[in-house]
Amino acid sequence: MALNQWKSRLNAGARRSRETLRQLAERSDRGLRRALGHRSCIALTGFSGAGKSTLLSSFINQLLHLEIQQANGLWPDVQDRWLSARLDSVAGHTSYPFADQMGRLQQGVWPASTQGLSRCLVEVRLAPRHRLQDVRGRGYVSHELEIWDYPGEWLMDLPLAKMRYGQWVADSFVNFNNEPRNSLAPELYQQLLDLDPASPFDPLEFDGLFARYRDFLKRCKTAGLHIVNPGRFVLDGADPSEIPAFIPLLAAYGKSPVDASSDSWWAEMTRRYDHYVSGFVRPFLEQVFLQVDHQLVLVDLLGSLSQGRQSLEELRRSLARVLQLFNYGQNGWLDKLVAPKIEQLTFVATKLDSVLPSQRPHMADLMRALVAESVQAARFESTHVDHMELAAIACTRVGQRNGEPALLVDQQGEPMWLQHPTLPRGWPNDRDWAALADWQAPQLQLPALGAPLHSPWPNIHMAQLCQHLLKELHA
Ligand SMILES: Nc1nc2c(ncn2[C@@H]2O[C@H](COP(=O)(O)OP(=O)(O)O)[C@@H](O)[C@H]2O)c(=O)[nH]1
Ligand SMILES: [Mg+2]
Repeated sequence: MALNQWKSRLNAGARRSRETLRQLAERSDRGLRRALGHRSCIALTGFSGAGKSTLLSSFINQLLHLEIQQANGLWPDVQDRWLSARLDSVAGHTSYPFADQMGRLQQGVWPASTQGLSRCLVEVRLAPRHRLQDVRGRGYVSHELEIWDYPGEWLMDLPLAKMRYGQWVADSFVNFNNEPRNSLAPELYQQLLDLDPASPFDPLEFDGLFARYRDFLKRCKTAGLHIVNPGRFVLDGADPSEIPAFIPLLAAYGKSPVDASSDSWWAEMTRRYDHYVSGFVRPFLEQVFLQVDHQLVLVDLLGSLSQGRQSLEELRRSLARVLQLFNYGQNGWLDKLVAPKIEQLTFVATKLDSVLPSQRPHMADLMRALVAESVQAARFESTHVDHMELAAIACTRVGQRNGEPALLVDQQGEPMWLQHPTLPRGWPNDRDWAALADWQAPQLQLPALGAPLHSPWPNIHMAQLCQHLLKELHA
């Protein structure tokens, strides 16, 4: 090997060691703060469109401008002691673009779809309750919330971390065989079935098939389906040249592992799949989710209800598949220091402003039915589970129509009454689905939002969320 190659290998090795040391230092710092009760790490979990970015912006806004945003909303114990909150970045990581998002929202534009992982740190300071709380005499006690935002598509991919290529093909086969997927791409389905996995790999044929497969995944996403793997193929901002491309060789269903030579389709797709899982899926699962102690799972129930039976059923299955990967339970101080489990799981139904006040309890019942399986598993490990329904930014106002509370919304400057069919109480039956047929969940226009330092932003139950996430401050 030439001298230059050795040099560059050594340099790369040194870079990797420095990075590992940096990650270790960061982990132990976070672990120590967590063990002392000074920091919580929160993952906003939810599929694309669930409302994660909007919620995060609204949440930070609530904390930074608390006196204005929650004039009467703060819980009494903390109200008298509140000093201030500050937004910070997490050293060495991409920061959540809070200022940009706030600017967009004020201009009436919803957040752009999230393309990568970003983090933020909100430090909250309170006057100490008694002297013992403030042994260093700083005049305050502080608590930090570290929060991550990332594309929902990354979440959809997590189950791949536990699947070999052959298992993923079997999973794709079963899904592809059912409606509505089958009618979304009947020709592609047949082509994938006709392709012999043991035949020699042909890059040109692959390019054509891959383009059709990617297009099919995008159509699945538009149809409201929640098992769309690999999720990174449907992200607009993803650079295709950086992501290993592969397709499911459906003909291998029931025959895997296929006995095939190293130049076969099977061998090539297996290599690329393994590369995708080890390079993208597992690092995300390990680096991010194994450091979290509170998981907020956001769900756009209305969106799924209006997209029909398959969408809701797939949302239920997909959530259960993802949530079972996490490590639930209570932490001793040593766990907090090195490898915390998720102690708190909170399910949040978003966009509550689109639901008639009389039917808001229906959302709560439906949410409980949707996640019942995951709740049982988490509670078994003694994780605390809570449910909430909220609107990060309320786009509707409650008015009176024919003597009943009704929803008013501004669309293109005109006030309009917002209506929707009766929402099911619990898991929908055939009658509920018939009532929901032909209904589209509304995409509401943002209300006029003033400068956060001067005017409160309309929302539903954001104060309760702040209180819930800052539970440690009661201690
Ligand atoms: N009515 C209403 N719509 C919302 C709210 N939050 C989000 N949305 C809608 O949901 C879309 C997706 O929200 P976003 O926060 O980008 O979701 P993410 O993909 O999970 O980050 C937005 O473009 C809005 O149309 C809310 O509080 N109320
Ligand atoms: Mg987002």
